[in-house]
Amino acid sequence: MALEIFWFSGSGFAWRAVLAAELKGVPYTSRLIEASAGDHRTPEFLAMNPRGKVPVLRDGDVVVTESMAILAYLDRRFPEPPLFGRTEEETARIWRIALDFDNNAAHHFTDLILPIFFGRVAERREQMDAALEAVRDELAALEATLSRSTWLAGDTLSAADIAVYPSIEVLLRAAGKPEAQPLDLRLLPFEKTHPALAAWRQRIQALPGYDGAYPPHWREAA
Ligand SMILES: N[C@@H](CCC(=O)N[C@@H](CS)C(=O)NCC(=O)O)C(=O)O
Repeated sequence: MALEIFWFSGSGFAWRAVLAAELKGVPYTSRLIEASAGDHRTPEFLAMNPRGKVPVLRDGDVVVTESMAILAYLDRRFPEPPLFGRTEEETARIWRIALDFDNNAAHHFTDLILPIFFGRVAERREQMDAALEAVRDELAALEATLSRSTWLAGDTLSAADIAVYPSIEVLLRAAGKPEAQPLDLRLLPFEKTHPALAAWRQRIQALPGYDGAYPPHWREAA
């Protein structure tokens, strides 16, 4: 049986797993589940991931949770093209970028984005203003990196790009919502505010397989 990936449409962490599988051309069965239906709270799902979170990869008897662990698993199982570099230095750089993003940046993106999607801007305004400052700093650092190199970790697409990309997409989707207007985000048009990041985004979107990972409900709403 092909390996399975359990994911929610629009979850940035889950998008990483599906995007990695698609970009590597891995055969997999998509298990698109619904948060609103509580699919991640069933006994069957909690047996795979007691934290009740996506993504989850199941490959026969092997179950992997945590998006970066899933990327690492896919990369060992289907080594070409590698997502974690070919040398120890590249591997370390890629992990450093991905872990740095998860440990220091991702929660600021979440703090800014979720109140927009859930209609909580007024009540979360203070937290969001602080998150916006932090997100601006993170975007500036990414912009500087991508002004010097094609991909986040150098000349080749890697797990670092796949780790960061969904958060940028989810941020831009949130920024375009009417609920975001009172915030004065000043992120759009992105090609003007962050030209190197915008060009990187286009490079990722042009990759074969990209469309297969695109959140289905975003497509429907477009
Ligand atoms: N560190 C985890 C985070 C996974 C995560 O937070 N997933 C969210 C969706 S973006 C989720 O499943 N939330 C459901 C819930 O907490 O009830 C990873 O990288 O996989």
